[in-house]
Amino acid sequence: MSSMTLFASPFAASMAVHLVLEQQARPFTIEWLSRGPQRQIRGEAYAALNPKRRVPALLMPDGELYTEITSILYHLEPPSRAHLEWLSFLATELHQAILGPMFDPATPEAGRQDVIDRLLPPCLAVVTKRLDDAPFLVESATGAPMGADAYLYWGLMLLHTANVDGLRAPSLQAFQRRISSLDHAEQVLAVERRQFMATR
Ligand SMILES: N[C@@H](CCC(=O)N[C@@H](CS)C(=O)NCC(=O)O)C(=O)O
Repeated sequence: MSSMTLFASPFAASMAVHLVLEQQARPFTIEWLSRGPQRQIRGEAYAALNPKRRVPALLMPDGELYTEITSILYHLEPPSRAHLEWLSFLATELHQAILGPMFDPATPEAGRQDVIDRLLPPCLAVVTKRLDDAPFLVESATGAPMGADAYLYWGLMLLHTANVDGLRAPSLQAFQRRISSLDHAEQVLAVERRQFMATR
């Protein structure tokens, strides 16, 4: 089987796709890209390939480029309505509505604080409630985490770097530990960290 290419930036949302590819032991290489102003990836070569200038993007062996994290993660797993539902929730409610403005240095401080105080708690309450009842967001046939779990894992990891409440819920902490302890996750974190340090 020929290899896929993941276009990624260290510790960006592309890490969720990195986790899934590694967990599934798919053959892939990573093309690391650097982030630029206006929340757009730098470089004209990448812009020509993916005019959205965002990561992740996944170049398939047949030459087709998949973009949009929801679509990529959905297509890497067996079709499941519940999976698509969680992916959509995470992409729209957590990633774009909360993490995007929170970690954009151009967001005014009042806007950032409003996101933390008003939008983050109900969003965290939804995932916490689910994880109070289940080890992962989506029940897979094998019991292993799915793409939505990798996506949430990344989102929570990012939130831990900011001083926000709501992350101490036992089920959230257990979820993070459950994924962190998996061999493939340790390996992905080491690779992302090495790339992050190399490009600082
Ligand atoms: N609509 C895209 C958005 C993905 C996205 O927000 N990616 C961020 C990284 S987390 C990005 O590429 N930002 C470019 C930058 O900051 O330079 C998707 O859902 O995949």
